[in-house]
Formats: sequence, structure tokens, C-alpha cells
Amino acid sequence: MDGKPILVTGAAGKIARYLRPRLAERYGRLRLSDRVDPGPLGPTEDSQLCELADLDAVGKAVEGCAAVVHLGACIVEEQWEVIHQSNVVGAYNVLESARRHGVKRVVLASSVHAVGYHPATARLDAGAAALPDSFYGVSKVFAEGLACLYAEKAGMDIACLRIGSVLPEPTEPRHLSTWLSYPDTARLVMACLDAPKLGYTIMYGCSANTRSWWDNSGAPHVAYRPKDNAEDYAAKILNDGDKRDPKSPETIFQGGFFCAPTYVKWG
Ligand code: 15L
Repeated sequence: MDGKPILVTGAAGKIARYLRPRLAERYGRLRLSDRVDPGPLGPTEDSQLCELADLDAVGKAVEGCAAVVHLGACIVEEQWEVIHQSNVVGAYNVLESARRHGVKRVVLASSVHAVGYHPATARLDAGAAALPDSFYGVSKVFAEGLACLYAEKAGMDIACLRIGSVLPEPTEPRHLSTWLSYPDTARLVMACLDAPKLGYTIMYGCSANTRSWWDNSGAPHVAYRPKDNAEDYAAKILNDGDKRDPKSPETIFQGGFFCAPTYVKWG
């Protein structure tokens, strides 16, 4: 990275806390941004408190960086105004700041919820239609759209990761398809940082799950080799059988509980 830091947004969150020491070990300097204190800093980390909706503050965080790992967001369903500020205005501010400051590479956390209303019987690749299951999912579709624009028109390299369920281990039947282990999360982000070229890349963030719904073969230029498999936990999870209602939207659709009619905060 030529001695320049990688900016990690959402640096206080659970994924960033796992990634930070691993990214630091491999790439050296990290600049952290979050709206809250990201915790004790490592020896190669510096930190800037920053609201993603504040373009000037985001610009200061981005300036001088080699790349951005954009994890900062509201990560659950919320009122539109909350999602709009963090995830819509925030995604614009990050990508526009990167363009202005010549930071070409961005790894952006999208989500399964951008495609959550695809049925669990479907197999999705990078070309799957956007079927968001929440305001949160809509915001991720928007961020992917922005990524396309900035990659194609401004020549940036941007990977949008449709992340499934990042957990220490899978705990429910849906996770047998959606689980992304923490070590595989690090492998995926690093593979995107290391790829010679990204252009506009869409990838699914999942481990090597036997029951995966997702196909990353459209991104051969990213050398992501997941090592974990939720199937190792299947016997434990399905010990008493699959107790889910086969007719409920939570079971039918890939977005799981985000697809429940009550999981929404209308205005
Ligand atoms: C997500 O995108 C959420 O941020 C996370 O909280 C989980 O719900 C995950 O998706 C999932 O679908 O399991």
C-alpha cells in the first residue's frame, strides 16, 4: 500500500474488530473511522470520529489513504431517515470522497438483503436481480448502484460484498446456507484488496457452505478461497429437525427474518 493507510469505516463494529489486527499485520497502517470510539488502537492504527453523513468529515478520513474497506452502516432495519443518512448518504460520501482524493479501491459491505426476496430454492450469481427485503436492503442496492457508476465512469475498483451471516458459528437452519465465518470474512476482504483489478465486482460473502445459495464464479479475478463450511454444524443445528414453518416468508426467502411482514419500520 506504499506506506499509505487503509481506511476502515465502521471500525468499532464486530466485523472490523476481527479484521483490524489481520489487515494491520498484512498491510501495515490502518485509519479507523466510526461515530463511536473504536476501542484501543493497535500500533499502526489511527482513528477519526466521523459521521458517515458528514461529507467533509468523510473526506478528511479518506484523504491520503490507499484503499477503503467500507463497513460503516446501520446494519438492521430502521426508519428510512436513519437508513438514508447512514447507508445512502454515507455510501455516496465515501465513494465521492474516494473519487475526489484519488483513492481507487473500495471494498464495500453490501448484504444478502439486497437480494433477500429471492426464494431459498434459487441459486444466485452476480447477475441476480435486486430484490431488497427491507429499507436496509434497498440502501444496499443503492450502494451497489453507486459502486457501478464510480467504477465504470470514474475508473475505480470496487467490490460489493453481499454478506450473509457473519457469526462465530452457524446457529439456525438458514445459516447452513448464509454463514460467513470470521476467518473467511478476512480472506474475502483481503482477496478483494489484493486482486489486480476489480472494476465493478459483485460477490457473495459466504463460507464454503455445502448448502450455499450463491455462486461467485463470475468473479474469477478475486482469489477468494473460503475454508469453513456450515455443514460441520448441521447435525447440531438440525438435532430436533427443522422447526421452521415452511410457509412463512422467513423460511421461503433468502433474507430470512428480514422478510417477515412485521420486520419493517414504516414512516
Ligand atoms: C445482515 O446484513 C445483517 O446486518 C446482520 O445483522 C444479519 O441479519 C445478516 O444480514 C443475516 O441475514 O443473517
